[in-house]
Amino acid sequence: SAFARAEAAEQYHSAATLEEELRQLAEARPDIAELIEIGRSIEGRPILALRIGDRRGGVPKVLFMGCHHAREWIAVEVPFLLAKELVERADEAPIASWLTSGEVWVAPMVNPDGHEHSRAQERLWRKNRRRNDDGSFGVDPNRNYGYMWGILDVPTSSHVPSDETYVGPRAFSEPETQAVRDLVGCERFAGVITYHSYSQLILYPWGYTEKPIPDVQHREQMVGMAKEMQTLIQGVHGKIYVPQPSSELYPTAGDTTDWTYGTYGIPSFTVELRPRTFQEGGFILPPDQILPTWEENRPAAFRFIEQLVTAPV
Ligand code: PAY
Ligand code: ZN
Repeated sequence: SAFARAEAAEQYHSAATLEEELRQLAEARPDIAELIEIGRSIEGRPILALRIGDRRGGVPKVLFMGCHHAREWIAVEVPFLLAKELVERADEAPIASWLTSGEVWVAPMVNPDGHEHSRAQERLWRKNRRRNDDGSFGVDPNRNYGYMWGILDVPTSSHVPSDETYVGPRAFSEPETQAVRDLVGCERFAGVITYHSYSQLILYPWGYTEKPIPDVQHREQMVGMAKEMQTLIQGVHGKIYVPQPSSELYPTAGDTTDWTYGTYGIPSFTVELRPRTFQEGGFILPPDQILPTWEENRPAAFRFIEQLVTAPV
């Protein structure tokens, strides 16, 4: 109903309420948290990241992102709640030691224009709000990254502007992906998790080919990490998130994790959050599931941080 929809919209963040709450976190703990504008969307909204750590320089860093896709509202909340917990419990073990030996960056809403459009106009909007040459709107930010960009032309990775998975006119044509490109190029993260919904999957490269990652050590490391995440997630509320290569879901060229792994060789995961199926609501996740979804993802996110910030650079 319209009422249920309005109520849901209140419990999920808008671009404005997210900005406000990230700002409050930074203001509460200026010694460890800093709000950074990593870019601006097409409609001029700030793309924000919270940097969390003691800022000693030269420490290993981990990046969490959310909401490349407008309609995936839960993918804002999980990284936001991660940032909030890291800041609010910054003095407790083991978080305190992570924030000394490393740094965590969290960008919960990479696509604020699309997200606002999903909240106000079209709930199932996916892409950003680029006005394309044919008059249609939107480039898929998760097809616009610059590793093997555009090499496929299939329904799940399309060169037709009006399609849901439009790759854009060229790699990094969009300010949203440029912001991530510049941040990652500058900060040199040790690992990346990008949250999406739905399907309950833990995806790792490649998306562009069914061939396994040639570097056996990297492959085994990422498969091992994905399996461990699955176990940790399942241990909380019993939900099964299945680890698999992205291409096993469907072929995608120009996605985030092919680029972060392909360019920087760092462990890179796309976590598809609740629910598992379209029948369970698909992108429309009731707000009472925000907290349990965060709870089950917390130990996997924490493990990822712990592994990467305590590893030698
Ligand atoms: O890296 O291959 C990848 C990501 C795959 C995701 C995509 O970008 O298409 C998967 C979809 C997503 O979260 O955007 C899954 C959802 C259910 C969809 O829109 O089909
Ligand atoms: Zn998505």
